[in-house]
Amino acid sequence: MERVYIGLGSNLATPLEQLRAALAALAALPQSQLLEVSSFYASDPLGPTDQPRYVNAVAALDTTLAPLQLLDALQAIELDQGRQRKAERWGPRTLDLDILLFGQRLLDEPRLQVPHYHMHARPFVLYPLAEIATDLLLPDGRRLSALLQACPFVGLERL
Ligand code: A4P
Ligand code: MG
Repeated sequence: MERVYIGLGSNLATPLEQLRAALAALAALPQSQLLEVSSFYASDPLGPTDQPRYVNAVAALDTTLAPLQLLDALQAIELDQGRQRKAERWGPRTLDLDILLFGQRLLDEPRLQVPHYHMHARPFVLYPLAEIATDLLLPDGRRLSALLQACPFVGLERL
């Protein structure tokens, strides 16, 4: 079993319900156990500002799936919930599921980079992660508490 942290985000089509449905789907993943889920947070959009606010959360999962198997499963959930991949970077989406951390692995494959790039500086990732993973040690040796100190609680509202 490896401990995986997944970032959930949505800013279209009733985000709260998108996240609830995604959590039910995560709980039903094969070879996996959903352990804990953070609070939900409303967050200002990163990227284009002419899009609705997001709802974000982080979930902890134990799994024996391989990283790419898990990615396939997460992308299937995204598609199932009406995700349309568009050319616009960081544009609005019904559901985004990102693998933030996969045990202590460092992955740099064409389809999968772990830790998720930019997680280190995103308040809508770090604060929910901290709720369910106290003083986490990242594979690069940094502590979550140190990242939090450098990342103000701005544009974020706990729901
Ligand atoms: N991919 C590589 N590494 C990973 C990983 N660790 N987890 C690949 C998941 N996928 C990974 O993703 C594009 C490709 O990244 C996938 O095919 C996969 O093979 P995508 O979900 O199709 O595209 P995306 O999410 O639009 O791109 P990107 O660059 O991952 O965007 P982000 O970083 O996910 O940002 N503002 C707020 N407040 N809250 C948000 O959640 N999210 C975004 C999207 C923008 N602004 C936001 C939020
Ligand atoms: Mg993504």
